[in-house]
Amino acid sequence: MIEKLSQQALDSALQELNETVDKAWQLKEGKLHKEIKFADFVAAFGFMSQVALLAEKADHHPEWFNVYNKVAISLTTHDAGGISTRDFALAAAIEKLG
Ligand code: HBI
Repeated sequence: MIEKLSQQALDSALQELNETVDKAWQLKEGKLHKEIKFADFVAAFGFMSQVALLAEKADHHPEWFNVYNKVAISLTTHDAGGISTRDFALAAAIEKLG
C-alpha cells in the first residue's frame, strides 16, 4: 500500500520538483497543485491529452479543471489519503512534456 508523505518529505520533494520548473507547483488543499495558461483551448486540450496518456500508463490520474486556455491540476493519491511519491512522479513527468 502506498503511503502519504510526511510533511518533511513533502517539503523536500516540493523543493526538488520546483528547482526544475519555471512556474512552481504549490500545496493547495492538501494536494500538489499547478495552474497553467496556454495560448488557446487547442493547446490546453493538447496538453491534457498528453497528460491523460501519462496518467493511464502510471494508473495515476489527475484532478483537473479547464476553462478555455487555462488548466488547473491537483494531484493526490486517494489510496494513501494524501500526497505520495506517485504525485511527484506524475508532476515530474508532466514537466518533461514538450
Ligand atoms: N489516481 N490520483 C489517483 N490516486 C489513486 O489512488 C489512484 C488513481 N488512479 C487509479 C488508482 N488509484 C488505482 O490504483 C485504484 O485505486 C483504482
